[in-house]
Amino acid sequence: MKNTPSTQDKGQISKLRNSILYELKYSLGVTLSTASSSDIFSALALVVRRSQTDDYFLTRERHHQARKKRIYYISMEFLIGQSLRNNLINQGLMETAKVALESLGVDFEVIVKSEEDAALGNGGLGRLAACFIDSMATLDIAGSGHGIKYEYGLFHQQIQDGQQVEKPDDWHSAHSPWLIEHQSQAMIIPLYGRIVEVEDQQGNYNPMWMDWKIIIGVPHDYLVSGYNNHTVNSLRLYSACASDSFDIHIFNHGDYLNAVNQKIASENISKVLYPSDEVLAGKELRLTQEYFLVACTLRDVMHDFFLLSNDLNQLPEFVAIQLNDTHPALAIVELMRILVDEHTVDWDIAWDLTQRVCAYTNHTLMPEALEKWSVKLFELLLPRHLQIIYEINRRFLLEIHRWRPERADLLASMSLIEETPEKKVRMAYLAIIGSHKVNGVAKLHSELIKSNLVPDFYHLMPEKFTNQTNGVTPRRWIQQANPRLSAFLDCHVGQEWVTDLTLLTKLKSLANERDVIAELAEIKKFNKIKLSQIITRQQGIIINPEAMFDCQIKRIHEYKRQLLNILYVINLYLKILNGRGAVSPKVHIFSGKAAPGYAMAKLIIQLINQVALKVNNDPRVNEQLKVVFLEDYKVSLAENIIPAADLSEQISTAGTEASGTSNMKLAMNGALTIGTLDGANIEIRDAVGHENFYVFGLSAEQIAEKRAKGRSSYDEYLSNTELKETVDSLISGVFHADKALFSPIFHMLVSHGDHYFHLADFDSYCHAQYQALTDYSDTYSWHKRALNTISGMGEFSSDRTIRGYSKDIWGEDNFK
Ligand code: 26V
Repeated sequence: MKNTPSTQDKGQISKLRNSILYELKYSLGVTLSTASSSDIFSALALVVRRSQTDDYFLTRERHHQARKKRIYYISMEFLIGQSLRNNLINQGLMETAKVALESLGVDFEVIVKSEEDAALGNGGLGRLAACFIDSMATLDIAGSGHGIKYEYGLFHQQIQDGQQVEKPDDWHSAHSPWLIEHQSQAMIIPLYGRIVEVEDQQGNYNPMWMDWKIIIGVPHDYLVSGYNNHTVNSLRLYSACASDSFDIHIFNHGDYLNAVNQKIASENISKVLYPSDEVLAGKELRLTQEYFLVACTLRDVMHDFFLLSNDLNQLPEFVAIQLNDTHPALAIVELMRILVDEHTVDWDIAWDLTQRVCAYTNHTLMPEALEKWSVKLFELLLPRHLQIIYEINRRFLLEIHRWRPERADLLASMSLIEETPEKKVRMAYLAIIGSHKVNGVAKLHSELIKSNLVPDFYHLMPEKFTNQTNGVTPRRWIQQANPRLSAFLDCHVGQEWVTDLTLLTKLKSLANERDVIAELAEIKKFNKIKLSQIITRQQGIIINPEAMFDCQIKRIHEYKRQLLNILYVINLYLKILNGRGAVSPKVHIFSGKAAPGYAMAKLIIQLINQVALKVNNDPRVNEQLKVVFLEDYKVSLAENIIPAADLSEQISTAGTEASGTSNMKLAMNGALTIGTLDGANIEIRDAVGHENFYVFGLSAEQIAEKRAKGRSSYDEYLSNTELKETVDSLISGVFHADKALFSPIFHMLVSHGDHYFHLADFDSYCHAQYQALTDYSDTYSWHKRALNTISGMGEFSSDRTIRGYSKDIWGEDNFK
C-alpha cells in the first residue's frame, strides 16, 4: 500500500523533478522525450551529487574546525559497483526520487540498472576498500580514499564455448556524473632521471634528483555519503596526463612523432587496472602506477596538513596513512623524501614521523602475491627513492646486528633487498619497518603472519602486529541488495540495525515464532525467483526455485577450490545416474573471473561449463541437479546472487584465504555456510553457532604438517574408489569429446602433488554436502537456522572494523 505524500514531501518531489528536467536540458542537452535511460540516470545522479556537494563542503569545514586527524586510505583498487541507489539511500532521497521519476513516467528500476559498474578493483581487496570508505563516512571520520582513475576497469568476462574471453571495460569515466575533475589542482610528479651527488652550503650531503620527466596527476573527487548523517567524504581518483612541457626539448628538436609517443606513454599510466594473479616481473607500468598514486596522494596529504599546522613534528597528530597491501608501500619512501629532501628534516626525526603516520594491512600469505620489484627498475624509474631505500636498509641492518649479533644469517633473510637470483626490493619488509602497525584481516591470518610469514620481524617488534577482522557494509549488502530482508529487520529489530548491526541479535528471541520464520522463508523464495529469472534470461536454463541454491562466487583460483566443488557435482551426477543418489533438488551456482594469464583457473571455468552442459541436458538428473556459471561476475551481479543463496561455499584450503568477505555477505543474507576452518570462516562459525556451519577438511595446522612430511596425492587418489571414479571422469570423455582437454587438471591432482589438497579433503567435503542437503529438506528448521545465522552476524559490519582501525591504529581521539 502506498502512503500519500505530505505537502512537504510533495514540495520535495516537485523540486527534484524540476532539477532532473533542468539537468537533462542544460547539462545533457536533451528533453525528457528524447532522453535515453542513461541520460535520465546522469541527470538524476547530477542532482544527487549537488546535494552531496553541499554536505561535502560543510563536512570539510566542520572537520577542519574540529582539527580532526585525517585518514588517508591508499589503495590501488576501489571496487565500487553502481552508486545511484546507494547515494540516494544515504542522502535520504530514495523515496522522493522514486516518486519523482514515476511522475515523469520513468521506471526507476530501469534507470538504476542502466548505470555501469565502476569496476576499479579485482575482488576482495578492492571491495573492502569501498566498504571502508562507506563506513568512515557513516562514522563521521575525516577519512578519504585515494586511488587511480583507471580508464579501463577489470575486464568483462564472456563465456564462449565454455571458455572465458576477456573484453575491455570502458566504463566511460570521462562522462561519469559522480566524478568531479579538478584540473586546477593538477600536480607534478617527477619520474626517471639521475642523481647528482652534491653538498649544500653547510657542506652536508645533498643529493639532487635531476633531469626527470614530468607526469601530471589530475584529481577527481567521487563523493562518499555517510548513512543519513550529512557527512560526505571523498574518494580521490587521480588520472595521469602528459605535461605540455613534457618533452618540449624533443618538440624543439623537431622530433614531433617521438614527442607524441612519449605523451601517449605518460597517459598510459592510468589506462588500465592490472588483474591480480598476473606475474608482475618487469612490469614497469605497474610500478609507475603505484608510485604515481603515492606521489599524488602525498601532495594532498602535505597540502591538507599545512592548512592545520606548520610544525612537521605534528604530522602524526593530524595525519594517518593506511596502506592497503604493499601496493602503496612507496608512500613510506616518498614521505621520507619529502621530509628529508624538501623540508630538510633530520633523518632520524623524519623516520620516526613516517613510522608514526603509516600503517600497513597485509591481505595475503600466498608467496607469489608478495611484491618484489627489481632494483634495476627502481634505478631507472625512481633513482632517489632507491637511495632512500638503501639508507633505510643500512640502518635497519645495524639494528638487527645490535639485536642478534650472533645471527649473521638474519642480515640476509631480513634485508629489504633480496640478493639472488636478481636484486629485488622486498616491499612487504619495507611496509613493515616503515609502519607503526601491521595488521592481518582475520584472527587466523594475523596469527599466521606472525608465525609463518615474517616470524623474525615479529620477534624483533612484536608490539606492531595486530588483527582487524574484515567486515562489509550493511548499507550495500543488506539494505540495498535485499530490500525485503531490510524491511523485515526494520520491523523486527528496529531501523537502527543499519548503523548498529549488533542489534541483529534481537532476532534470536524470535527463532520459535513460526510466522516470523515463514516470513523469512518467503523473502528467500522471492529473491530466488528473481535470480532464477536472471539465470533464464542470461542462459536459457530453467531453475526450480524450491531447489537448494548452492553458491560459490569469487575470483577463480586453485586455492579457493572451485575445483573441489565441481568434483563433488560430478560425483553427485554419477551417483544419481547409478541410482545411488536420492537427494532433494539442488542448483550449483558459480560466478567469478580468472586472471587472463592463469591457464589452470581458465581450464577450471571450462570444466564447470562443460559439466553444466552435460548435467543440464541430461533428463535423467534434471529434476535433481542443475549447474550454472553466471558470466561477468561484478558487484551488481553479486547483489542479485547473495540474497538468493541458501548455502555459501567457503572451501579454500585451510591457511590460504586471508579472510574472505563473500562469506560475510552471504551469511548476513541468511545463507548457511559449508566451509573449512580458514580466514574469517572460523570467526563466522563461532558467531553464528557451530550447528549452522557445515565444517569440513583439514585444519591449517594439519595442512602444514602434511606439507612438511610430504605426501602422495596419487595414494589418496587410489585409496577412495568414489573419488577415483570422479577424477577419472575428467579424462574419460564424459564431459568433452577431446579426452585430453582436462588432462592438465587430472595430472595436477594425481601426478603433480595436488598442492591445494582437493583429494585429501574430498571425502570430508562430500559428507558435509550430504548433511546440508539432507537438512535442507526440513524447510522449517532450515529457515530457523538461517534466522539464527543472520542474528549472529552483527560483528561483521565494516563499521566495527573501522572502529577497530580507528582505536588501535589511527589513535582513538579521532573517532568520537
Ligand atoms: C596482487 C596483484 C598482483 C598483480 C597485480 C594486481 C594485483 C592485485 C592484487 C593482488 C593481491 C590481492 C590480495 C587480495 O586480494 N587479498 C584478499 O583480500 C581480501 C580483503 O582483505 C580478503 O578477504 C581475501 O581473503 C584476500 O584473498
